[in-house]
Amino acid sequence: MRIGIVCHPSIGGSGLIATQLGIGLARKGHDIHFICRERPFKLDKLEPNIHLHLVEEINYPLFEHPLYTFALTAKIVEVAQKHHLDVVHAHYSIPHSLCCFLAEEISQYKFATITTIHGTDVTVVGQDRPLYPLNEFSINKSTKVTTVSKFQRDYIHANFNITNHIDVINNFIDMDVFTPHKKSSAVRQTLAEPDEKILMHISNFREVKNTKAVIAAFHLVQSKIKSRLVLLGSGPDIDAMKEMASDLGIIDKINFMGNITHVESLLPNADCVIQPSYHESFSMVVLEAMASAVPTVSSNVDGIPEVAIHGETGYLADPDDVVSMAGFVIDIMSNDKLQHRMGQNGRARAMQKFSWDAKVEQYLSCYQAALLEHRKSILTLEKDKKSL
Ligand code: GMT
Repeated sequence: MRIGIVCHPSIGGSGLIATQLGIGLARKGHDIHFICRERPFKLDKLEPNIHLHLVEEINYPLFEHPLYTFALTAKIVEVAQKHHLDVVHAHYSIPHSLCCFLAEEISQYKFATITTIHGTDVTVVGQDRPLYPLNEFSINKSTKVTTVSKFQRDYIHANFNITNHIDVINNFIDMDVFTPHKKSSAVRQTLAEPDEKILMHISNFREVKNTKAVIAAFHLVQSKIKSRLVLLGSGPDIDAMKEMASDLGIIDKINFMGNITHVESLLPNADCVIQPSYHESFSMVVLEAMASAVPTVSSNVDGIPEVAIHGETGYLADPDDVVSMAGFVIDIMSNDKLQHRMGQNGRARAMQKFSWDAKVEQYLSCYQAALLEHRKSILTLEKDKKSL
């Protein structure tokens, strides 16, 4: 198949899944065309059947902002016509789903469209009043719609008037990239003292990630266990976190690492990962930790309980219950056997439920069904035209 993939290239779960999917499909012999503003952060190298089409900004003195949505639509039309794409897959509905719909309407060469809803595209950004009808319209116009957890599917049905069937295809992971084998004493040494335990948090440091709870929980943890907090990523909450850590007198026990594109080299060195998010359709970070055999302490919201299992792969708690979360981290960090068992359970679960190959196959079946449906609807349209 000739497949177009549209995604946000910046660090984040939706871009990561889109990229992994494209690479997986290419390995199965399909022709993959990424259509993005920049090279996706995890697309390290292009194979002969992986192509990257960059969306050029439209800048003109009349426009105060570059017209990304128009530029992307135009690029999808160009790539679809030139490379005869069978399907175009939009990751993150805003604005990608609408751009795909418009491109298909405009293009001489017809293709099926798939939208994968990743989370904040319907929970936070997508609920924005002016955007809401555009989002709902474009999701309904997609030939097929998928999302990443059962929670997210139910949420969409409860909050949007969606007439399409929504397939749940869980996110997935490359178990060879995220692996405990990458644990390295040389790398660990750069993060913490040998007698310090490492608590890690990875995010884009936004309100939804409940970053204050990370500092508050660590404050309690470090009073009981010699430890260090390692923060991977960056975002608008970083300054407030620094201020809070200074006020609590723990700033020198925290490493602010900034954006890291290859978290897989640092993550296996953590003793525990903490993710207290208020919303999380799935949580790739929790899955990455599990694959790396690192126990997680996370909130119990949204799709997280479909990924991590309380008492097995780590612990889950209410996002505002900092005392319980800190207690769980302390339990894990003070009991090597428990830490090891939970880490192994996490890796086994990641392997069994969220392995790459099965999910790539699921997406392929979805594309094939979309293609059939799309061809049928074109035939019906042509028949209707003739009979007029
Ligand atoms: O969490 C974010 O703010 C980023 C967002 C994204 O687009 O990368 O993450 C969402 O999609 C990921 C991949 O499907 C999920 O693992 C995250 O849970 C989801 N984030 C939220 O729902 C808040």
